Amino acid sequence: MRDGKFITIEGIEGAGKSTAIQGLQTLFDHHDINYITTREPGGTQVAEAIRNLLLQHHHECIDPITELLLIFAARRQHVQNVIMPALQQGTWVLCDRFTDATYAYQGSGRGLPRTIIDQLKQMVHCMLHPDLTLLLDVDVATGLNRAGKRSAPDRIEQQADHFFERVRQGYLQCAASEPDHFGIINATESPQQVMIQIKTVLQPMLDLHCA
Ligand code: Z5A
Repeated sequence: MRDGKFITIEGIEGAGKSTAIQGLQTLFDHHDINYITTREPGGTQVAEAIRNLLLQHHHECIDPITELLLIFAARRQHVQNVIMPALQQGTWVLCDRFTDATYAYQGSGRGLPRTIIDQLKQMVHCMLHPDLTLLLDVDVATGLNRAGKRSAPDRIEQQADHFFERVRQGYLQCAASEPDHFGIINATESPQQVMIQIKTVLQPMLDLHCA
């Protein structure tokens, strides 16, 4: 049983997730919504340590299944210790990435079978599903160009462009399979236009909150 709304933001590198989250915080403040913002991998002390392990460069290659297990280990900590307690108190949770990222990056990007991800999802958060996922869709060249201007690539960001093309297509497949849960945002537009699209998608949820 939970009262808070669980909203996730997805997209490839440089899609503008962090920028959109700042806009959403302003919007939620305006509507007097109690919320937390958090991220994956991460969101707890242990999960953030796993995030560092995942993103750092190592002398040893991380096997794709090892990567997948680390992501779900971090997710379990996050779900149990942060997301579920907040939702049960009626607090909205705004999360930068969740399991759709795993289908996109480890499934479509790395080529791991969807059935393995389904099984781990069942084990880690069978009762928890986002109320809304905002997919910031941008072409790979634009996303990587934006992200590249900011900092040196981490272990996952250093993948070739065709990896991110598969990730983008993976996200679009997730959205197509669950159209009621996804809002696809054209993230090639300006930050202001992106926020207008996001507000339009969120409006029914905001109206219910205010009713
Ligand atoms: N990962 C995974 O593999 N499997 C999983 O299950 C999960 C994650 C959960 C960490 O993610 C990595 O974990 C990620 C996937 C993997 N790795 N990769 N690669 P992250 O979300 O923490 O890191 P990120 O994807 O690298 O986020 P990002 O690069 O920070 O992107 P962003 O938040 O979407 O973009 P931004 O910081 O808002 O914007 C980037 C720049 O573009 C910045 O200068 C902005 O000012 C600019 N910007 C933003 N929006 C616009 C618009 N609309 N127009 C023009 N410029 C813009």
